[in-house]
Amino acid sequence: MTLLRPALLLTALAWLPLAAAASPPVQLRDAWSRATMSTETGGVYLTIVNQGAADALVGADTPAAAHARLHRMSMEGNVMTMRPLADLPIAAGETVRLDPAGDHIMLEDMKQPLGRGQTFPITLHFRHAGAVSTTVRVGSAGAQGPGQGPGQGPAPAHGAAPAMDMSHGL
Ligand SMILES: [Cu+2]
Repeated sequence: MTLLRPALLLTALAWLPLAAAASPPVQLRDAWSRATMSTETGGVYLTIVNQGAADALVGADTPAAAHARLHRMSMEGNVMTMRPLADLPIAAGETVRLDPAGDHIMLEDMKQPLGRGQTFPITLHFRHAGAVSTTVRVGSAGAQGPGQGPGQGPAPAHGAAPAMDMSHGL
């Protein structure tokens, strides 16, 4: 019976790379956008969960727009300003939220205005994890989060209109 043990150990080691490949270190959740009137610009917001080593978001692309750029909103004095980001570092094990008041992905020169209820794919590029894709759901023009309507708070909105989110879930 002792002869079996090295073989079992080797078998276990051989599985490690497969297990790592099955679960990508960077996962994207709750990607959403706001309906737009024009094709000029649109924002994409989502949650990035990094279960691996330190990484950085370095770019994005989508068939929905000619350009998808990293932007940062910040207060300078009393004025909200938006500027391009070369990259967005993400520490090991960190969860980063992109939202309308902070860092976001700005779509420029879109193929068509974003319509509420539509979905489109987007691919984010990470320095180490490479390309990771997800689906963006377009909410109302005033949405404050994934699957929310204008002026609706986080918790009550779900109770008020649960059908919209649930029927289009994963
Ligand atoms: Cu922007």
